[in-house]
Order: sequence, then C-alpha cells, then structure tokens
Amino acid sequence: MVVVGVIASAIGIALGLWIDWFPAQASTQAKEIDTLWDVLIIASVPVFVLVMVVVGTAIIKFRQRPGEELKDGPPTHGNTRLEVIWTALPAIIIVGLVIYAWQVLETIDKKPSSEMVVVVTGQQFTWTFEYPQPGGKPVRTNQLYVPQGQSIEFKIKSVDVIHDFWVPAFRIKMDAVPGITGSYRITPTRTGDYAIVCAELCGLGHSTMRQTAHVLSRERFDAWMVAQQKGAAS
Ligand SMILES: [Cu+2]
Repeated sequence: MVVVGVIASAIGIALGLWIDWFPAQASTQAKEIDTLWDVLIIASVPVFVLVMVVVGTAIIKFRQRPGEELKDGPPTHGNTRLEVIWTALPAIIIVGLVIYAWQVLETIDKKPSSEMVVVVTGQQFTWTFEYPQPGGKPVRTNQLYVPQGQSIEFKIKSVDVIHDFWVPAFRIKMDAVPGITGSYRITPTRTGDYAIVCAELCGLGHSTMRQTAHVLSRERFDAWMVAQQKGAAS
C-alpha cells in the first residue's frame, strides 16, 4: 500500500504541476496565486491518493467471497492512536495552508503608494469602465484600457443583477452586487489584449458578456487617455 501510494502520489503531483492550468500571467498577483495553486496540488494529491489506496485495498482484500453471504464481519473496536493521528495531521495541514493563503492574500492586496482607480459597472449584458478625472467628468469606455506596471484598483458595481468581473489573465475575480461596491487591485505586468468575462450567470445574454482588457505601455496609455479626455470635452 505504501509503495503504491508513494508512486501514485509522485505521478499525481508531477502531472498536477506539469499541466498548464491557467492562461498567461498578466499581473503581479497572478504569480503569487499560481504558486499557491501549485502548493495546494502538492498538499492535496497525497491525501486523495491515501484515501483511494485504503478504499481500493479494502475493496479488493476484504470483499465478500462466495459462500460468505450469511457471515458477519469481525467485531471492530476504536483505535485511539489512529484516531489521534488522523485528526491531528489534517488539522496541522489545514492550519498551515490557511496561514500561507492568508499571507498570499495580504501580499496581493497590499496598497501601493500610487494607484489608479477604474470604476467597473456591470449591467445586462455589458461592462462599462469609468476613469475618474480630478475636477471633471469621468472618461467612460466599453473596453478596458490599463497601463502596464501601474497598480489599478477596480471598484466594482452593478446596476441590475449580480455579475462577476473577471480577467482570467489577472486571476482575481469579484461579484458585482447591486447596492454594494466591491474592490480589488491588480498590477498588469505585460502588454497585450486579455479577455474580460462575466463569471456569474446573469441572464440570457450572460455568455455574450465578454469584452477586452487592453494593457498598454505607459506612453500609449497616456496618449489614449488624452484622446479620450478631448472626446469627452467635445
Ligand atoms: Cu453578467
């Protein structure tokens, strides 16, 4: 059982780390989150294998054979040492993972010195993005434009039902709930176009609620913003 378990765990962990689960890492937060995922794979595969090996062995070794239909199994008693082990070990593993996950959350949610705010509003079936302007009307767009290397705080709202603002390449997602403004922050690390998805079933057009996040270089973003401000003024 130990040999089977060790081999199956090694194969499972290798497979779990080898599979390319996620799209491109396009934010500083993505790296932390993907590492957390890998640690969870390493911690959970052996637990799954342990349970399966014990169940599989019990099914093969202790199954009812012909002629044993009327027999009862041997009487069993508790085993204090086993019970202490299978209670304490999972408790230690879970506390360890909780502390680590909490640290990851602290790291990815740390407020930097300079931050840009984008107000994201969900409505059946589109996203609208607003860039607050000091002393003026906000710039509103239907496509998301953000500068590379700049921390951005999304303030997430909804005007009708519950939506969920998700850019898989940035990893983090959050429900857009009517009456509540949620928020999370990301720092884009690479320029390019990334899908925006609504991740909460919000009605008939839910699957079409897709737009694009354009990560631009600082200079290109500034030029885009100037053009938008001129457009808003006219
Ligand atoms: Cu939606």
